[in-house]
Amino acid sequence: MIGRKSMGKGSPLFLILLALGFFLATYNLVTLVLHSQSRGGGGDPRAALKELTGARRADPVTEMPDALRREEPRRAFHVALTATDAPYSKWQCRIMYYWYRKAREMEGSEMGGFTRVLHSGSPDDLMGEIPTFVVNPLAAGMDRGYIVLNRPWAFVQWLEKAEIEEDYILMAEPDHIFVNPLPNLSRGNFPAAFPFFYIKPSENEKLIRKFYPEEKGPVTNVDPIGNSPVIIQKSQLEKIAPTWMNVSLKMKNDPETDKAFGWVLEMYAYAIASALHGVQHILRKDFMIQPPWDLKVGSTFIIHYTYGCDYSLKGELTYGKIGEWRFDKRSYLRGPPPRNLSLPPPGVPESVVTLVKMVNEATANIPGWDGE
Ligand SMILES: *[C@@H]1O[C@H](CO)[C@@H](O)[C@H](O)[C@H]1NC(C)=O
Ligand SMILES: *[C@@H]1O[C@H](CO)[C@@H](O)[C@H](O)[C@H]1NC(C)=O
Ligand SMILES: CC(=O)N[C@H]1CO[C@H](CO)[C@@H](O)[C@@H]1O
Repeated sequence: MIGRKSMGKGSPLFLILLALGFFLATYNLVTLVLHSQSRGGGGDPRAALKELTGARRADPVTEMPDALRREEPRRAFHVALTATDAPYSKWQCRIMYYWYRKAREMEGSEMGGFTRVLHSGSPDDLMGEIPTFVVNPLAAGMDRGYIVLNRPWAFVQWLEKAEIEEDYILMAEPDHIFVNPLPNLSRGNFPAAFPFFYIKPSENEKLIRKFYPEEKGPVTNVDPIGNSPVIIQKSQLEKIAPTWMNVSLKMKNDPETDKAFGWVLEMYAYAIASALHGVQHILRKDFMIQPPWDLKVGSTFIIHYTYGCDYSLKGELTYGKIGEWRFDKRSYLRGPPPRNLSLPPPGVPESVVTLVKMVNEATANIPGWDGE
């Protein structure tokens, strides 16, 4: 807001510095692209961007005097999470929203508004607690029991019907907890995404080619990602979402693909849909951590608690075997976890301890947590 005001006044010195900054940034990017081409990198713009974003030295914008840097317009992004009205989805959304509100107020956050995109077709009892937009589920039977196919359809409807103030969107999920204030990690036309180790387009070339024909480019254009977490320009997502929906349904209807990709099918569908639109993502490993595999929070942004955390009382991971101490979201399919969960025994990694403390802080402060 401060930015817009002083930009309006148009201090000539500021404008000159701004122009110089853009010139240098463009020059750097072009140099890097040429550089990577001359190395036989095939001109992969993402490689160039990785260098640009990785090496802060190369970014003249960050070397502006502090006073000027504060004048940059804020690039707020809207936080959107798709959800259902099942108790299991609801308690996760409440914790997610609690931490969104805290993180949004912190220094370095570029988080804007928030919407729970509820794809159960009708309002539920959280409408007053969490900003919510109700959309329709897929027609009966279309998802063939694979409920996450509703996600692309939910985004298509929301983008079409809702008024969204921000130009950028973070696609998030109920089991995400903001552990640090999240800046806008995207750069221009390059959205930012988290690379998943188990999404391997290059190792599934035959299947990918059914949906991403050769004339579109090499299979390596398909990023090893899903739709979440991703920070993307709204205008890009408006193009990708309908394709994402179509590709998901086509993949689900192809028995070979359905069998091979199973529960990650809709992630591949997003990766393919964005490649079909020529969109490549900046891959940010620090976007989120997934306990118990990632041990430290450090300067990462999101804790994703999709895996069960099972430990012996000596603090040894017993993954896949119910631990003497455990936190697993699937223990609470029918209703919320109680307040004040017991903390893990000594020796359990910081990421898991932080997760449980954050869940406890949220449940202690959300009014009427267990319906009392
Ligand atoms: C999705 O599929 C439908 C039906 O096959 C088709 O009419 C529509 O044009 C497709 N849209 C996109 C964006 O691919
Ligand atoms: C939480 O539980 C611990 C024991 O696990 C207990 O000592 C503590 O008083 C409880 N805190 C609250 C706020 O209930
Ligand atoms: C596309 C875009 O404007 N991205 C911005 C996101 O926010 C960071 C930090 O303020 C900027 O450096 C990016 O340029």
